[in-house]
Amino acid sequence: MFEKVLIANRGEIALRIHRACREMGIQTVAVHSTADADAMHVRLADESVCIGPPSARDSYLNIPAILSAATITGADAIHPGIGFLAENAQFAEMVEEHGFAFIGPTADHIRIMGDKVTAKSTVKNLGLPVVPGSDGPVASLDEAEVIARSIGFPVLIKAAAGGGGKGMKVARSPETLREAYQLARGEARAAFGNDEVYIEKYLGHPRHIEIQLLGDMHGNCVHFGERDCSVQRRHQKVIEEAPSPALNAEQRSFIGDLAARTTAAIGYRGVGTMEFLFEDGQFYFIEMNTRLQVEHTISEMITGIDLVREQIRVATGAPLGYGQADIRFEGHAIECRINAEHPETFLPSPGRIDGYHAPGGLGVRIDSALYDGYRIPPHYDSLIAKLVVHGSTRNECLMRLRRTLEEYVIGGIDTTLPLHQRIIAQPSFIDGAYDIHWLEQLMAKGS
Ligand code: MV4
Repeated sequence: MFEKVLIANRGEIALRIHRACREMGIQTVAVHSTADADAMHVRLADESVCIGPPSARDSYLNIPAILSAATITGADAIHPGIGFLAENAQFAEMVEEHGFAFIGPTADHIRIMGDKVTAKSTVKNLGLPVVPGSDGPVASLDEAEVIARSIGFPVLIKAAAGGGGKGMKVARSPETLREAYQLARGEARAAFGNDEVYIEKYLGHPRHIEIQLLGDMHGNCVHFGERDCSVQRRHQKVIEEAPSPALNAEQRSFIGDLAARTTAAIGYRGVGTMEFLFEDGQFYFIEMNTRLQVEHTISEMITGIDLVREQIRVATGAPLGYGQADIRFEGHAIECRINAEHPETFLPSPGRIDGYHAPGGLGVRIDSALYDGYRIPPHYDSLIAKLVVHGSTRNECLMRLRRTLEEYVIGGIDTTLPLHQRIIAQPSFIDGAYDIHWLEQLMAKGS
């Protein structure tokens, strides 16, 4: 087992990783920018190293500073957390070249899945269903036209280096294809320095269903069920739940087993997530995330398994030690992402927390690095807390969520707590009848 892990991240996820390490008897090293000297992840770690000024580019993305911090503290392994360097193949490579274990997949797997065209062809060849479209990148507008006519409009032009919706354009008719194609290429070049694009049939009302996966270095892989992440706004997830209210038992085991078999077939190690669109009873693979995800918590709540602990354990080379049949699913879990933002305008609201009271009780979990008097710096992501609730049924979970949202007090700043109260009071949310456009349609209606 590792003796000391450097956590190359901040906020609630740095704290989450620290907690897993502590429970495994592993020492932790926090790194932080000058803006985060008073952060909870720094306070709780055994050691901490300041790695640069507030700007993430100069601190949490500063690879030489992070590797130096690992060297001077004598860490055995580096956990990249979520965001920042977590899906940077070059970082994973450098970590290992410097003699540290990287708590994550191989650089090759990060690279394959980082290119959405390669990712799609890799899993398609192994039998996963994908959205109909181009087999590979589209090199010209003429080629785009041929493919669009064969799959039929509307189509979606996507950036190979994309994900998260950047460089994505819908063309609803042949007349608008040129514009969509050129806009997508331009956006992709500006955002990723790579203007390679591909085409898919545009699905009009899908749900976003993703499968939590875990592989070891010995060819074993299991899944931890699905999460429904359809409640989102501008490609930012707002609420996630597990299991999905849209799937029956047969659909659930079909896609879980298929995703796990495919992940084993590519020799994947560590935690990962396959994202699917689900429409009219069909699954379509779109992307694989080669990291821990924010919403891993709900999969933990329904399985009772600490995924960060498992992630660290497999990174030492340990075998899984259990199979799919050993993973039991119990009850229902929902996560609310609470952001330091105005609940209607979504303007960021950094500042000093003045009054903090977190709810508790059976089936309630809060992953947050907040404390009373803490100053939220303006330089980073606005996620400040994850409220995660478990119940034996979806209804019990919803009632518990309503109760905890009433109890939660985060004073001094604007938060999205009132937005969550509004969402979970909607009859269509209570019925589980939502798709990826549902929240934006609700926001457009006003209050
Ligand atoms: C799609 C789609 C419809 N049809 N692909 C958005 C980000 C990227 N991860 C994939 N995305 C989509 N791909 C086809 N062929 C609709 C979306 C999409 C979406 C997907 C998941 C969650 C929220 C979304 C919001 C808007 C669009």
